[in-house]
Amino acid sequence: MSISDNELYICFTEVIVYFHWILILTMFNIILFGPPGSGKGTQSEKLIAKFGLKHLSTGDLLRSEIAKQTELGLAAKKLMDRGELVPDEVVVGMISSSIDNHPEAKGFLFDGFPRTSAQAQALDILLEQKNASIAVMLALEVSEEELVKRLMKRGETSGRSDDTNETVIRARITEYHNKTAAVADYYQQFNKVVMIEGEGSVDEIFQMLSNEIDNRI
Ligand code: B4P
Repeated sequence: MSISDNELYICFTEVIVYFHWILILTMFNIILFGPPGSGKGTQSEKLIAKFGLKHLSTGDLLRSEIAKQTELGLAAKKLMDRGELVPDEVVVGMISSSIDNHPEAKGFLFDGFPRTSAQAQALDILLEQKNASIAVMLALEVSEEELVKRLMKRGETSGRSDDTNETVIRARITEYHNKTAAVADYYQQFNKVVMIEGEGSVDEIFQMLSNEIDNRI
């Protein structure tokens, strides 16, 4: 019995589709969560280097739009300079494009996203479309006074206008309590939240985060 070119082609296509699905199903996605200044950006850099995940930070994406002086960036800057959140549809749109732009990613580390319950629901839908989900939310816990101290210190050198004024920093923390803290409740209903002590050395905190990921990957 001989196999025709057509049968060989169909067989080849099925193998490709099979491996595509294996890849999608094994995508490992995590959310690094916490108030402004809790160390999400700091720890994300180390975690992506160790675990090879694609880093998606809505703060970085917005700052890149500001640097390019796009219409979106200029509108976002006004809100960020007041310590307010940028509208959900804007950040969800940015995350959706970023996910689509990285089909090769073996998983994503979401940093600073989702920041509202609406963003969390939108992320679930985006991931479902790729037959993927969030494996765990790692939530950094840091006291308010330590947050203010860290952000004021970063403001001395970062050039970030939202880090230089204590009133704006406290407004960001209030915005976190009013709109963002509830995102942890959203993932808690699926038992996906792990609280991590966010005060201590960067390396100690990194070790705790790494252990949680190692237990799940
Ligand atoms: P982000 O860019 O997400 O940043 P962040 O909350 O300020 O900081 P992060 O927690 O990453 O702190 P980092 O590691 O840098 O947001 C900025 C703004 O963008 C928001 O206010 C909002 O307006 C807008 N935005 C972003 N995402 C949005 C969304 N999804 N929806 C709507 N709006 C959105 O650490 C801070 C400092 O602490 C650093 O100087 C660091 O060196 C230091 N530090 C870190 N770990 C430390 C440790 N263990 N000990 C001592 N210092 C430490």
